[in-house]
Amino acid sequence: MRRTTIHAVLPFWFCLCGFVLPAMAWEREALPAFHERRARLVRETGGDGIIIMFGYGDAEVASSVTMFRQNETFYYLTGWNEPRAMMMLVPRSPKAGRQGPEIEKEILFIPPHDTRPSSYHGELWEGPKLGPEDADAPARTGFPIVKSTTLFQAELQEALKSFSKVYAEMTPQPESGEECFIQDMQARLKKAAPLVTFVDFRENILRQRMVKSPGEIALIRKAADASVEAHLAAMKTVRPGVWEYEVAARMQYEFQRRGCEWPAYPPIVGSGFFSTVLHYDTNSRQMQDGDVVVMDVAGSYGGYTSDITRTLPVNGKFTSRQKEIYEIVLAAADAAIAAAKPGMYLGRRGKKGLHEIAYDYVNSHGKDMHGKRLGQYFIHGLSHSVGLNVHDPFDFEQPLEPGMIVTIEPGIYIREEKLGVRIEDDILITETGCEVLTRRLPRSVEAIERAMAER
Ligand SMILES: [Mn+2]
Repeated sequence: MRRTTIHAVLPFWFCLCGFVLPAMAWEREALPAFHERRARLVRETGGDGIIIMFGYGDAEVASSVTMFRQNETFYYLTGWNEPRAMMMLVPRSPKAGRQGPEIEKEILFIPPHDTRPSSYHGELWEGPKLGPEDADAPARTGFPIVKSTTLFQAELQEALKSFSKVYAEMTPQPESGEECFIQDMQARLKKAAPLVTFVDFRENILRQRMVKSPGEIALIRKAADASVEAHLAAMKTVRPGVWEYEVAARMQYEFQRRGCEWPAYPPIVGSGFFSTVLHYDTNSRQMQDGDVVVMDVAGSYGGYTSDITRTLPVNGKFTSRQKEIYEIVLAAADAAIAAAKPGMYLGRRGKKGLHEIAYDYVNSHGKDMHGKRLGQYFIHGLSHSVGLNVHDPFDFEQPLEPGMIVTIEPGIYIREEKLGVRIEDDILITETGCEVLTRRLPRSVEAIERAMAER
């Protein structure tokens, strides 16, 4: 569904269903895709325990300073993008005589309708919401049972008559900042069910999230396409005298007007010396003639990220030294892309490791000002997975499989020369190799100089 369509039919939905979308339009996969993930989680945990997950609420997302962003695992399993929700999956009871990992109950708990005038999170302040009382709640959520969050305790006690094990997220997702959320969820669950055994299901979710569904791939394509347009616009914006934040602003405008809800990560537009600073995000310098500028900028669409970097000569023409370094990075990226296929590894694995392939190229071509090899200037990893997170959960010990989407992003950063170059594309692993999702965006020196000359 396109956003324009959503807006066009919104008044119609208001009247017909009394149901309303979240304030922000948001494309999501078809509801059966989320059910499939829940069913797989029950299957893979063996059906011997209740599966519980909480969504984010007011403690995790400060709504006065930011838009609501759902917990990734919760969104992955439910597709539900509203605060203060909970999920419970109850497998078929062993007592029922039919062993097996089928789901007996799939329950989504959401807050009841709240129309009190002074309620900060009520519907007078935040707009009409779906309530558990609404007849169409199952159809709208894909959950056969939708209940009020006030009934969670009672439902848990009922399920505990058949099970003594609860699967929940017991460890935070790396880099997520969700440590407090996980601790709080555990404390609440242990208080509610002091006698049960808790088992972490993060490993199961990790394995599922590493390989993208067709619906996820479609959303990442949209994020990548909109972000490619942002980079094309940047190629016509960058020139001496322009400020880095102007480029960042133009890029965000371009991907957001194409439906991205927010940047996939803080935009990095670093020129001159700052081209060598990996996580420079103040974007506060005026670009000078003779600089290169590294633009690591991309949007997120329907919750799914892309991640793209290009390095441009600020005046539209690379110097011979800039061109030399740029082409080493480009060839390293090309070597890794050419080698990317099922069975290869992202990390260091000798001839089977894409990082090794790119690093070896960098380290065997060109020299710094002291005649030293360039490998020492390639200071970060080659690749990571993208998905709901721009650094999506990934097990680097596992080989690549069809359906994985990862970045390829070698870089060389020579501070002494104020010269940083990174080139980053997103690739989809296929049966026989890979598809570069960002291939429309100029990469070669000639193509970039041509695109910049067209402004
Ligand atoms: Mn990246």
